This record gives sequence, structure tokens and C-alpha cells, in this order.
Amino acid sequence: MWTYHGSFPGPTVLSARDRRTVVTHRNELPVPVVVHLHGGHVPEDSDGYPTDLLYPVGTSDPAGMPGMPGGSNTGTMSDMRGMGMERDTLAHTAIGERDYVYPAGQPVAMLWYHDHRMDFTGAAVWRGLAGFHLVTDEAERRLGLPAGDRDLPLMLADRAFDAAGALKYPAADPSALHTAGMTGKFTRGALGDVILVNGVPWPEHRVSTAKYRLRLLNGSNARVYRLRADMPRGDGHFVQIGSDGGLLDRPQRVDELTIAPGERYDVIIDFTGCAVGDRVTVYNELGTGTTSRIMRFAVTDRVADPAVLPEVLTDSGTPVPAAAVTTRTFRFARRDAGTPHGWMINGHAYSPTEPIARPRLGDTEIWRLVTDLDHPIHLHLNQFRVLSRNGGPPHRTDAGWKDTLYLGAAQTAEIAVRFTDFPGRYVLHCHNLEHEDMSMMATFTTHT
Ligand SMILES: [Cu+2]
Repeated sequence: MWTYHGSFPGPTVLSARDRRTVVTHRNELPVPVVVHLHGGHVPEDSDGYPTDLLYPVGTSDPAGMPGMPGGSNTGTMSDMRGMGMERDTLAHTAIGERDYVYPAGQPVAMLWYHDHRMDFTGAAVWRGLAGFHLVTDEAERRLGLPAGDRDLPLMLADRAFDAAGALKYPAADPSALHTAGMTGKFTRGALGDVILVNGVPWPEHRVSTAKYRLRLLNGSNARVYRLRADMPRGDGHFVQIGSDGGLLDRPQRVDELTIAPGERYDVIIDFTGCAVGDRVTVYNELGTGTTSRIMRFAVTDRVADPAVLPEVLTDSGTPVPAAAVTTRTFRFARRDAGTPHGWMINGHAYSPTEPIARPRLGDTEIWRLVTDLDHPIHLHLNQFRVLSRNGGPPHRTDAGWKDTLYLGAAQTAEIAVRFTDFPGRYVLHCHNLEHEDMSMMATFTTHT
């Protein structure tokens, strides 16, 4: 695998809210990397813009490395997009080692970090470049939510393996250096037949008769799950307490959870009604065969857990859509003919040099997102609120601050977003990583 510090998921970073966290990356892999803190409110030079490459230790001629923007061998990518690649003079590049600085000036949430290199994010994440980053504070601790070994960040990720146990990724270019794109049927996204939770296939986790906090992340490249908990007694359900960008104002019961790549749901699952010996299975209702099971909890211990969930968790603030100064429409659609072709936003292939929008910092904007097929849509820099889906109300699970929104085929959603604090260059993109790598991404620049 390609790993952060030797493990998959990578080490979990814990940030105190408003306290600066510095993470040093040293690249000992055979390819350039760039890490994005997904959900992080981060200055542009630490956000992991797709061309802000950290070249491998010892690289003597970065511009000459194959597959580099502005390098000597970008012909294949240009061919795919039907457009020349300008040298990206804004890129913050480094060789060997660099620091990423995270202010953590944002509500408590489970963020995650993963590779974001232009054209090769799918390959890099599939091979293991992903991990958790939690922001926490004293107010969260006072809520008395399940903590310690009852607070479980869970990364769901499907993978495929060959007969020798090596990861199998259906890329057109296995070196992940020259040519973006997938083989054959996987141009719609890479799917595996083994479901991993924190790197373990279909794990069983031993629990007590108590409430647990499950911080669910879909770290898969392209697979969407619909989770349901099957309890032998009582009714299996989740109580949602948080979303991508932080806690909900109030907990809400959800019987099932649809979670698309990049999304997080913070939920409580209650084993207090279970008996020792019970097994609780979490199923994927969108899967078949080996992809229909996620994991299992084995109840092995009887304890008393009198803790009661607070009725109010936080005051997350209300967006004011009426204050919006601009409405922009972004169409996520595949174009199979003409130039350029592939997965597009408003008919454009990803370009680091030509922004699709220039929002002003502090302004509230309404962004209308429109799809052809299903796409999980992710914005960098700030979270947003979902205002509507197809002209109707949002889903119950759209509550709270989101940074990734899953839209099915031929849907429209309106979101309210207000970018703040950091001028610079960021991206919005489809978080189906193969769509992203096949250019369903766009640059926006924020300004004062
Ligand atoms: Cu997509």
C-alpha cells in the first residue's frame, strides 16, 4: 500500500478547536503527493490544491517528472481533454518535505485527509492515502457523548484484491504517473468486492451494553452505501448527532443512512437493550453478495450506561439565503463526444488556471447543483447548508453543515454557502474519485 506513516487509515490527528496544528509530510513514495484536509477551513497554501505537489525526496528535476503539470510529458492528459495544459505558475510545490498548517478555527467535526493529486487521486486513495482528523473542544466534552473506546471513527472503503492479496485498481496507467483514466467499465468509478472498515474486511467489534458514537466516513472511491443496523431485540436505528461539518443542533433518529464518498455522519448506536451474546450487524442495503455486509458488533459485556443524550447539542447558526448576492448554476454531466469530453462541470474540463467562479469573501451565495447521473459534490474551504432538493425540502439527513452532497441522477439541489477568511484558489468537484480524475472538478478563487 501507499500509506501515511505506515498505517491504513493513516494516523488520526486530533486538533483542539482554534489551536493551530502543523503536520509535516515527507514524501518517500515513487509519485508526487498533495494532501487535502477534507472539510477543513484552511488557507489556500495548505488546502491541498491538486497541483500543489510535494515531489518525492531526492527529486532533482520536478518539471521533468512524467505526468507533472507543465512537465515534459503531459501529452496523454492533453489528448484526453483535447486541450493543452498551461504551466501552472500559481502552484505551491516542494521537494521531499513540507509543513501543512491547519488553524482549526471551525466547529468540532470529524474531518479526514487524503491525497488530492490532479488526475491520480483515485489511485492514491485506493492504495491507502487517507486518514482521520478530528477537531474537538471543551464544550463537546461537556455534552457527555460516548467517549474513549466508545467513540469509534469508522472509515468504510471497498477494495478489490488479486490472488496474491495485492490491491487491484483498474487504472489505464498502473504507475499513476502518466495517463489519467480507468480501464473498460470502470470509467464510472472503481468498485471493489471487499468492504473494509478501518482497513479490515467485514470486522467484528466487541462492545458492552452501552451507547456508542460511530463517526462514519465513506472513504470509498465511488461506492455509495445505505446503512441499516440489524438488532436481534429492540429496533436497530441510529441517532444522528452530526454531519460533515459538525454537530447538529439537536439529535435526530434515522432508521437508515445513505452515505456517499466523502460524506460523514456522526451517529449514536444504542446497545443498552442488548444481551451478552447478541450480535448486531450493519448492512448495506445498496449492496449485493459480499458488498451487502459492512461489519458486526458482538455484545460481550454487561455494564450500566445511564447516560442520556442531551436534547440540545450546539447552536450551529442559521444561514440567511435571503441575503444571497449571487446564484450560480453548476451542471455535472458527462460529455461523450466533442472536445473536451469526459466528466465535466458546465461543459468544462478541470483547469487549474481558469476559475469557474470568483466569490467574494463574506458574501452569501446560492449554488444550484444539477446532475446527469449520480454525483457526490464537494466544496473546499467552507461548509454549506442544503436549502432544497428538486424544488422540495432537503432530506432529513441533509441537516447541519455539509461539505459533500450526494445527488442522484437528474437532480437539482440548492445550497447556501458563504466563503470566509482565506483568499485564494480552491476547488469544487465530484467526490466519485474517478469522475474527479477524469476532470469533473473546477477551480474557484475567493477574493476580498
Ligand atoms: Cu461524479
